Amino acid sequence: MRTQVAIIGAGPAGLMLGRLLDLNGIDNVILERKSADYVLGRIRAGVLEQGSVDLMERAQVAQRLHSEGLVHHGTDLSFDGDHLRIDFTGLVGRSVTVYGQTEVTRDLMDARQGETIYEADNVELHDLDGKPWVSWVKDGVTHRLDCDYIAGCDGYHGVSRASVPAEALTTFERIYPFGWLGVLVDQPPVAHELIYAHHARGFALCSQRSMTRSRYYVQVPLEEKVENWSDERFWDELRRRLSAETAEALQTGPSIEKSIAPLRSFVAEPLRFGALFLAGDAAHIVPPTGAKGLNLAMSDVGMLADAFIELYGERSKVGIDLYSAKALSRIWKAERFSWWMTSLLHTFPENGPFGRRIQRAEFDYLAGSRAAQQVLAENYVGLPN
Ligand code: RFL
Ligand code: PHB
Repeated sequence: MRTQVAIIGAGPAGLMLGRLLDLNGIDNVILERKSADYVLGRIRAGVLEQGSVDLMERAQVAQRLHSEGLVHHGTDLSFDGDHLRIDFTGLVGRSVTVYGQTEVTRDLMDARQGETIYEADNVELHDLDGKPWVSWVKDGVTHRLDCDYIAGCDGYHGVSRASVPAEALTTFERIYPFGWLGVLVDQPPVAHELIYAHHARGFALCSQRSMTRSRYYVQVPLEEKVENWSDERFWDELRRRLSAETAEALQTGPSIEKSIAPLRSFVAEPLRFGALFLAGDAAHIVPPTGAKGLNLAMSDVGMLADAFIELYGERSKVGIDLYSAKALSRIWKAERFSWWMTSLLHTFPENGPFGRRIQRAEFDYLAGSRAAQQVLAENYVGLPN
């Protein structure tokens, strides 16, 4: 088999890249380790920046997003029960759209024209410095795909980044001493907008997927086990971390999904090694506090698609040569913002009383400063490419 671009991973990054390449007549094949149902069953992000919505439009897959997505003009921050609304539209003239990653993935899967090989085991990347090719095993048979380039869109635990010799990559990492315990429930959201809450017992987030489906998170220690959290225990803990009126308004029910995600900041540099380009979680991770992970994956592949279109259309290598530096500049700004939101809103065991007073001062400063709110809003709705 032969293709122009071999894409590893059928998450949002791989599927969006494949779609943009298909629309521009660039042949591509996606290799995915899991089944399509498994990929669709992963409950992850929920907030799209305008840039991601624009990319869905460009990919001609935004119809359902526009009819079902919820446009949010602001968000609520709460600190020990005191509320502060950040008015995105009033502050920076832009908004975000609540539309689940599952739905983004489904829309892209439904539109897919090129070949996707699901349940491809033992994917291996070869000759990245020469004539690249990819091998995998399916139903006990080994296959080979020759290609011009490989796009590593296979997430943090994927094979692509691991295929780059260690000395050719520099990695930067911060592991936080806590994770998020998330619950999905078929109940209306507690508020119209998201609530990011700081409390002495830890962070909590009230998010949503639709007018009838809500997503809630609480900060838990890294070693916590999901089996120790009955629904009842989760709701009790969440209520404790919210203001009295929010806790009162919370509508609970049986969880339809419950899982713990660790929090991490991570960047690998550069994003290119020979014929291999890294994009999305394969190249970087942000803690979910700023809602940036999926959006960064989208902006990476938007840039990478443009670079391939320039290469195959105009025979110019300028775009693919600049991809790494251009994407990293945006990535580091999102890393900074996600780290800052995480630092403001979580409890850190090592911070002590001084650290909590500093967090409170930061919240009070935000509450009293339009300039500070503008900085938050500008980053949350998404910086330009
Ligand atoms: P993905 O989604 O991990 O997809 C990678 C795909 O590659 C496959 N794969 C392989 N395929 C072949 N061979 C191999 N060896 C392979 N190894 C892996 C995997 O099966 C998978 O299908 O990466 P991608 O496409 O880069 O997308 C990134 C996003 O998924 C991620 O950044 C976001 O979900 C992060 N995130 C959020 N981002 C936002 O923008 N807004 C949010 O509100 C938000 N909330 C979240 C989040 C992530 C969370 N978790 C669980 C980490 C909330 C949570 C709880
Ligand atoms: C979510 O709905 O899953 C979500 C929303 C906002 C975040 C993180 C996760 O910052």
